[in-house]
Amino acid sequence: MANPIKIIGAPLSQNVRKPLAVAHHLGLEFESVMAAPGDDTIKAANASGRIPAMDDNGFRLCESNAIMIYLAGKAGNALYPDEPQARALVNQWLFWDVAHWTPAYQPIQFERAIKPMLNMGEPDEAAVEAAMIRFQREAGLLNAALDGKVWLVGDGPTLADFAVGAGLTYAAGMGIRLGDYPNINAWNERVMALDGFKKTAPGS
Ligand SMILES: N[C@@H](CCC(=O)N[C@@H](CS)C(=O)NCC(=O)O)C(=O)O
Repeated sequence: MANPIKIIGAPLSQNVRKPLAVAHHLGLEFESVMAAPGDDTIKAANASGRIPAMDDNGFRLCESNAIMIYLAGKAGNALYPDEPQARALVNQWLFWDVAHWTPAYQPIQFERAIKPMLNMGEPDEAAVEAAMIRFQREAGLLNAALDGKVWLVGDGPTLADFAVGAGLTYAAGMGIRLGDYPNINAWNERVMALDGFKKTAPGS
């Protein structure tokens, strides 16, 4: 008999939150396995030592967005449309997330949210200031793309919303005023109200 899929990594990480939230949303049977970056549990599943990783009965996968796609496929692609153009648009957001969005918010998240959480010293505000310029550009694009829309692609939530939305997990701690981006603000409330996000909120 097959064992539940293991999603490996510290749930406090927004990258780990992505597949956890998707697994909850899809009602998949899974096990959340705690592992910090670089420790032996994660290295056994992902040579890079980065979290998250997944182990489905010996099939190992890393990269949060690739794991989400795999999970969606297992559950019949409810969050990953089969129609080619809709899927292409979801993919566009998944690539944007990795190439532009995550690199824009992550330095701010690290300095202002992660460092205090892990007692790693004072935030480097010069680094935050530099990162803010990049963040504002990407957030401006996201805000414009959400104009008149409820979800990023189509009429319901997709992996695009899970990938991009997870990036705002620590928005308040990062000192990001979402009110400056009204469309992001309204969409973020919808994303965070999804069951998968409620069940994976830090501290839940
Ligand atoms: N692109 C990867 C990024 C994974 C990643 O960098 N995870 C962080 C934690 S959020 C990590 O493990 N950092 C430790 C390291 O880079 O060695 C993904 O989406 O899964």
